[in-house]
Amino acid sequence: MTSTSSADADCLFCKIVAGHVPADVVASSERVIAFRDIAPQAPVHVLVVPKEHYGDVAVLAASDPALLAEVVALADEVAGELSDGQFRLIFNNGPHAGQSVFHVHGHVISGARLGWTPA
Ligand code: IU
Repeated sequence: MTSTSSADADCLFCKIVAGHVPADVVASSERVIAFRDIAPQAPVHVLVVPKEHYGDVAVLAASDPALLAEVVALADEVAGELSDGQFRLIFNNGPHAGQSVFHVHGHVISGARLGWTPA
């Protein structure tokens, strides 16, 4: 697990949540926001992000599992609104798994028949 904290002034996704960095927001709830990835890998590629800062999905699951469930619920909502409701939800957890932004985010991948495997 990586860092945990309630806020991080240097975190890109905290800045997006605060409105200090622009993003193409497609949905939000009280505690979760969803915006389009700037480098989409599928017809629908949206990041679902808790507004509170958690370093990765393991930290989030241990700290606030209800919030993780809200992340999944917003992913489902986004896929239903932007696609056919079917989606892959990816959490890269740690640098070797491809995580580059250390504020937990789920990649909602949808809008196409998806291949397997990812690596
Ligand atoms: P990763 O799982 O941590 O690698 O995902 C980070 C994602 O954030 C990645 O897909 C980037 O394209 C995306 N992203 C973004 O949407 N906006 C940004 O300003 C930056 C990265 I930097």
